Amino acid sequence: MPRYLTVAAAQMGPISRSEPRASAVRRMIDMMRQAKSRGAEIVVYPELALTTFFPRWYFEDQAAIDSYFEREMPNEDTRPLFEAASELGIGFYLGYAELTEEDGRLYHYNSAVLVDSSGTIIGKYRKIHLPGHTENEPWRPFQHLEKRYFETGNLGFPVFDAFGGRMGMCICNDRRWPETFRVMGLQGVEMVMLGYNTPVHYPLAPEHDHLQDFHNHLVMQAGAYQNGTWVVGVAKAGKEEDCDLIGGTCVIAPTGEIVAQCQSLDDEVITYQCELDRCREIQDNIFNLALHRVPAAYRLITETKSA
Ligand code: ING
Repeated sequence: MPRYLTVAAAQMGPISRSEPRASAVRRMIDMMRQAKSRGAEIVVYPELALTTFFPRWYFEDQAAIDSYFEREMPNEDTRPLFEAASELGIGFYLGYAELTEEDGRLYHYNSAVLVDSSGTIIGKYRKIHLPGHTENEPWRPFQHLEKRYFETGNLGFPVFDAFGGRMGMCICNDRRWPETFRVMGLQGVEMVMLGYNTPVHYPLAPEHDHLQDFHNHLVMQAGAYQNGTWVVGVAKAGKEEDCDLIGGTCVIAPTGEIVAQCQSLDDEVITYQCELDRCREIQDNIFNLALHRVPAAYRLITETKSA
């Protein structure tokens, strides 16, 4: 009996700086209903899906920064999303900015939660690869201050038994690093869900701007194929506060083939019935990790940071 998991990718168009979280949540609930009507059992939302991508600005005032973070999850603004999930019987991945207190100290993470069809959080991930820079760089048309506003995730790359399979999560820049997918591949992951906010313009290498869509799919298709896993990549897309973000939301099979893709830069739902056992075609053969890997030859990867 094949193990099917029908997944929905809910791409979001721009969220303006003035748009309340409740408005973003309403948009997400609309897409959750669309997803459910097409038989989806889980819906994946973008990175930092509740607000505009605030790391594009330099803030001096910590209270201004913290206004983009969630202190609890769910909370007053997001509870309607959790309730809709429970009412509809559908799970979801939600990216958001997490402000948490541990041992009397505040921590700021770029996080995502995995929520089951009863509206219960069954997994959490905190972004490990933080791109951008720490200081204000006024020469840039926009900032990318994730290294300033977030701390490196401390939960590793966990894989959860859920939705009838092995479910993994990561966030945006994580998808560009092969280690991300391989650490989950070594846990037998069958579906990696991720959200992203990716500007078209990359100030340090503008000559690559026209390659952003290509690089986006390249890294996710490679991650899928090299680990024999489904990948669902979901964009916050469009011209958000005068910054063009790529779309390219898609579902990728373990063979690396894109099987469904958004066509717009707005709110758009795509769905695909993923047969989880198709992972075996790759994991048992070309990328049979037990048979073919030679960890003793890879020590440099974990022992050194760079050349
Ligand atoms: N955004 C971008 C990403 O990794 C970036 C940063 C843009 C890196 C373009 C390289 C090129 O997709 C986030 N939020 O990580």
